[in-house]
Amino acid sequence: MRFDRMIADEVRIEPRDWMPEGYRRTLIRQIAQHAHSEIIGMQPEGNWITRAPSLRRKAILMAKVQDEAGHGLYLYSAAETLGVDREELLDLLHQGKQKYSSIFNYPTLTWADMGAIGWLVDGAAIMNQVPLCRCSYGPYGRAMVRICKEESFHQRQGFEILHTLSHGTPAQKAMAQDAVDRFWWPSLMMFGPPDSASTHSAQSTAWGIKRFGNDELRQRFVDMTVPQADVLGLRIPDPDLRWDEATGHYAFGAIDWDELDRIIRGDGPCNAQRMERRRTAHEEGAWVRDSADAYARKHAAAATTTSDAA
Ligand code: BYC
Repeated sequence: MRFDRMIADEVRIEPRDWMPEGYRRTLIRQIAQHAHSEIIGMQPEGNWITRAPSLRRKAILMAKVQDEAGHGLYLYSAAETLGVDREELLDLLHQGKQKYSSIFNYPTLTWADMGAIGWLVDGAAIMNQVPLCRCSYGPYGRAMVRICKEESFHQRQGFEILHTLSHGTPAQKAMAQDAVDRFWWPSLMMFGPPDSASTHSAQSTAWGIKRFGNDELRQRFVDMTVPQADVLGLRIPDPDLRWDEATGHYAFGAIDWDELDRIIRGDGPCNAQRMERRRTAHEEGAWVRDSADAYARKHAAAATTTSDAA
C-alpha cells in the first residue's frame, strides 16, 4: 500500500495524501492535546507577569508567554490540515473531552517557579519535541521546527533565572531549591506513563509519529539535566539518583504514577482553576473572533467586487 511504503521510506505524509483513519485520529488527538497544553501553559506563567522582579524580567516573560500563544496557533493550524476545525477542538477541551499536559495543573507559587518551569518544563518539552520535528506528518513536523527553536530560548531563560537566584542571597537560593523540589517529579511525568502502560506508543512509533518511547526520552532528560543542576548548585530531590557505570545513565527513583493518573483525571491542585479561566477567556474573547470574522468577510466581499470589475 502506498501509505505504508511512504512511511517505510520516510517520505512525509501531506494533507492531501490518503491516510488510514487511525493515523488521522491519532494525529488530531496528539496535536490538539499539544496545542491545548501551549495555551493552558500560558496561565501559570501569566500569573507572574505583573510581579516579575524587574522590567527586563517582565519583558522576557511577556515574550515567552506570547510565544506559547504562537505555538498554540501553529499547532491548531497543523490540526486543521487534518479536516477538523479549531473551534471544534476548543469545544472538546472546554468540555473536558480532550486533555492537556499534566504539568500545567501545578501552581506557580514564587518567582523561582518561572526559572524551574523554563529550565525543567521547557527542557522536558525540548527533549520530547525535537524528535517530533521528524514526525511522518509534514505539517506537524514543520510546525515543531520553529517551536523547538523558541523552546530552547525558553529553557535558557529559565536556567538563567535559577542561576541568578542560586548565586544570590541564602533566601533566594532556598527559593530556587524549593521550586526545583516541586517541579522535578511533575517534569518527569510530562513524558507520559511508562512504555509498558502507554496506550499509543507502539502504534504511534510504527507510524513514525513518535520516534522514541516515553521511557527513553525521560531517561535522556534526566541524563541531560543532572549535570546542569550541578552547575546551578541545586539538588535534584531524589535520594535514589546515582550515576550507573554499567548502563552509562543516571538511575533514578520511582515515579508516583498514581499522582499522574489523578492529575490526568482532573484531580490535580489547579485543574479546576485552569479550566474555568480558559472557558472564561474564551467567552470574553467572543467579540474579538466576531470582529475578525466580520473584517475577513468585508475584505473577501471587496476582493470579489474588485475582481468582478476587472
Ligand atoms: N499529561 O499512550 P500514551 C509545553 C495521556 S507543552 C496529560 O503514552 P501518547 C509547554 C495520553 O494523552 C507540553 N496526559 O500517550 C507549553 C493518553 O491519553 P489519551 C505538551 C498525558 O500520546 C507551554 C494516555 O495518557 N507536549 O511543553 O502516545 C509552556 C496514555 O499515554 C500525559 C506535548 O503535547 C501527560 N503528561 O504519549 C511551557 C508533546 N502523558 O490521549 C511548555 C506532544 C500521557 O488516550 N505529545 N498522557 O486519552 C506527545 O509527545 C505525546 O502525546 C505524549 C504522550 C508523550 C505526551
